[in-house]
Amino acid sequence: LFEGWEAAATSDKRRLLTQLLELDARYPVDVQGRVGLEAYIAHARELLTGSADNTNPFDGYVVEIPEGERMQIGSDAFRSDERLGMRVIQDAVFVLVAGGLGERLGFNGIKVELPSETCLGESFLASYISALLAIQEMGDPSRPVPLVIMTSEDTDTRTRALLESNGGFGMPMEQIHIITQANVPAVADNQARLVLSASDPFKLQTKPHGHGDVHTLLFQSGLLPRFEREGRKYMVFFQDTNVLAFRAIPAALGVSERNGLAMNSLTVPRYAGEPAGAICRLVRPAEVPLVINVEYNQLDALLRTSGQDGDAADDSGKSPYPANCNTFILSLGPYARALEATSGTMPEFVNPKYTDASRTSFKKPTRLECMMQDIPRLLAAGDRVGFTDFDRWFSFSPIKNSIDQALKAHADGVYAASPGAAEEKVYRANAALLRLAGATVESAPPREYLGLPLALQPAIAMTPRFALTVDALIARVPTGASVTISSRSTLLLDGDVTLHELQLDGTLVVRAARGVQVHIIGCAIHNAGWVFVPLKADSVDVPPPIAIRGYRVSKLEAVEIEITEPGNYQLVGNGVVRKV
Ligand code: UGB
Repeated sequence: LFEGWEAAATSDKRRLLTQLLELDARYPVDVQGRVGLEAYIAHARELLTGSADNTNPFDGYVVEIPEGERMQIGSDAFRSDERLGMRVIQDAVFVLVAGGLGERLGFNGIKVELPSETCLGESFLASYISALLAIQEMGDPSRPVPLVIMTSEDTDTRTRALLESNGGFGMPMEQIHIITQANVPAVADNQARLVLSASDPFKLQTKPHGHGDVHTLLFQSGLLPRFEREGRKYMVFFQDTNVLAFRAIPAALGVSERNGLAMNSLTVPRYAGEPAGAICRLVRPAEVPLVINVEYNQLDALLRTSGQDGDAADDSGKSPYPANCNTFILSLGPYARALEATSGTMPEFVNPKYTDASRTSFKKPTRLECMMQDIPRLLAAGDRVGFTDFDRWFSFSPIKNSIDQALKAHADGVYAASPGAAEEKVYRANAALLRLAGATVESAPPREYLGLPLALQPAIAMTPRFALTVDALIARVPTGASVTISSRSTLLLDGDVTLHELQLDGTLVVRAARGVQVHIIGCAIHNAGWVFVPLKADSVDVPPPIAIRGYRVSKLEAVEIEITEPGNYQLVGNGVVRKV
């Protein structure tokens, strides 16, 4: 690093030393008492030696199917878990990991600014905050539910700007704790030599360290003791773009509470070969079995070495191992103790791309990484780790892929994970839930948008203020109600709205402010509605969050009701509001 150093300007020397000191200060003390860059380089040498020798990190493990709860959406048992979960939800802290850039998505902005669906058009960040505010509004308004957001060097400025320019989406800024992950130094070879930037010999190359940083940062922030003092019981970790996870969190919290789980991962049934980690039970002689995520790029090899048929489907047509949604609930006590024991150091891995079979030189510099779902490796032997499995339609809609990659995924028969595919999931889930509540919701065949078939209508969006749980949603359509929604309709519901009698063929938007109750009675609405218009691949006249979807909403005609004055109202006829 210090070659030619004597001739260098003091300001340049100062820049490099400042960066080294910063990197040194951020990296935690490890269990052997090594600190900062010394620890990082020692870890890198150990892991790179193992990788060069082709050491299998799962050597000797037998893989078993772990035990977990399989939920039947809307069943009595499910609703009972939801009610139990809702009793403790205000004792939870929500942690959003939002440090990743949407590289696979082909979007330059931050993912949390994208809309989860384009009819209401709320960003992911706005939706998450409105869910937490709804939890408070419907529970104890005097007990704020904390939100922690992990940003990164790539996303921090834009995430803060998004919050500030929108007044925190209604959440006081002191309720939001931002922790920011920093990159770690890139290393050039198996000796873990640090690398200078090609364009600036007084700057180190750095790279992201992975979402596992969330635990190190939470430990270093000092927030955990504070949350314990406030009587918080659970930490709910969730991803940037899986809005449907919020539907599953109340019931999963109920399962954590009922089974005394230290860690509870939300899962969905997994397709063989799907790019989603799998929750496995790893068993090795004389060790406590480990229930943990095995990442999708390691699963096939691990299953083969453990005598199984690789990442293959069983008789059900799916992988026997549930897919990790990377949304999980940790019990705060065991979690805080685990981090104290390691000073927040997370297990790391390295994944260099070698130039040849000698495994001595890399195609480009690499770095150590860590994953948030590896926390079971730190928990104490007696801490129970489980999973709660939900139907995919109900709880899984992350955005990962650009349209090109989505088309490939679709051709392979797996979830396309594009913005449009995620939007379709949200509308379908809402339609299915209204059906579960007793409504008749027609369905329509998919249409192609940039080659990807999507069934975007009926487009039904419901805010957390309308219903946070399936239990609450079912109550929104009382027994004996008559609700029919045609396949070309759009229905947007926000707040305390009850559907008694509604025939909808077109678009209806009802927004009820705090203290407003709306009963839809004897209502028949027919209008031209809103339509989804396909876009061309090179559309330049639409903003990027819309262009990457391959369609835009054209708002032809709608009945739009917004009531702000507290009171009891009826919506009747073709959309007339009556105060009662
Ligand atoms: N993230 C950060 O906050 N910081 C980082 O450094 C990196 C990411 P990806 P990935 O949902 O099906 C995960 O990149 O890692 C945030 C699981 O590992 O979208 O490919 C980022 O902003 C995998 O087991 O996901 O795969 C985002 O919120 C599987 O379950 C989150 O971390 C997969 O998700 C995830 O980052 C899935």
